[in-house]
Amino acid sequence: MSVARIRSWKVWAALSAAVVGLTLPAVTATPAAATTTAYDTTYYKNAVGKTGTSLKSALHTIISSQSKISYDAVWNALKVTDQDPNNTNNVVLLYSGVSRSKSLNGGAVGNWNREHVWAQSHGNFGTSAGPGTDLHHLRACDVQVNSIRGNKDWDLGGSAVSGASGSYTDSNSFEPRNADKGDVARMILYMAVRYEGDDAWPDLEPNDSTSNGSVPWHGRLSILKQWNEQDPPSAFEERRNDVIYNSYQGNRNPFIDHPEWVEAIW
Ligand SMILES: [Ca+2]
Ligand SMILES: [Ca+2]
Repeated sequence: MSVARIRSWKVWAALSAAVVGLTLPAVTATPAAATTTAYDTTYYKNAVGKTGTSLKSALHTIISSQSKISYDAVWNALKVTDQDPNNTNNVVLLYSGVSRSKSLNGGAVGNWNREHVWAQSHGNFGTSAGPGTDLHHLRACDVQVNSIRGNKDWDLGGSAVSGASGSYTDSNSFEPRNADKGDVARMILYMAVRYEGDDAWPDLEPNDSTSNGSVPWHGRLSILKQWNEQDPPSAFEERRNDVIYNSYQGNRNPFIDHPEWVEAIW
């Protein structure tokens, strides 16, 4: 629903711009249109209408109510959350869009494994039940591509990544292919809101650095905000959010439901 609304808003914006003879601004400069969801009067009722730190705080309280799964259980969960909509035997791999057999999970060349989009080392949260097993930022990924991404921050540029057409990397950053850019942004910003340092885990926050190392920060916020605008939530991403909410954790990624909340907070 939110995708349709954003798309129709963009069509309206394009038509309006044409009528008055203006040039349509680049997509990266177009703020995400406000959306409404079926959850606004229930799940999000204490967040709707807020902005800035009060919105972040309200969302933190809402999404912190969740179940947690073990790192071992993540394998089977990803076979459901990341299922190829065109082939129920396969998962779709992050950074490449490759469709690969669910049964090829593992650590060998040609396998897929569990990519932490918020790199584990940025806060050293490990893989016990918590941020290290939070499905909202875990995705099926080719073993070698996952290794190339490592714990790099997010930024534009570099050389082409072998095995992940459209993705680029340099010594300190990784740029996912266009279709995954918004997904990455919304996963990172979910983590920033979910983990605020009021439980056993570090306070994860975005910043604009590409040399964060082991501190609990991930860059670059300015680029992630662009990616959120450039690549709105897809049907795959929305289904994934629903599956995690209904079948595994009982919490949602607010930025998939309301991409405009990224700008409302940051
Ligand atoms: Ca996408
Ligand atoms: Ca945080």
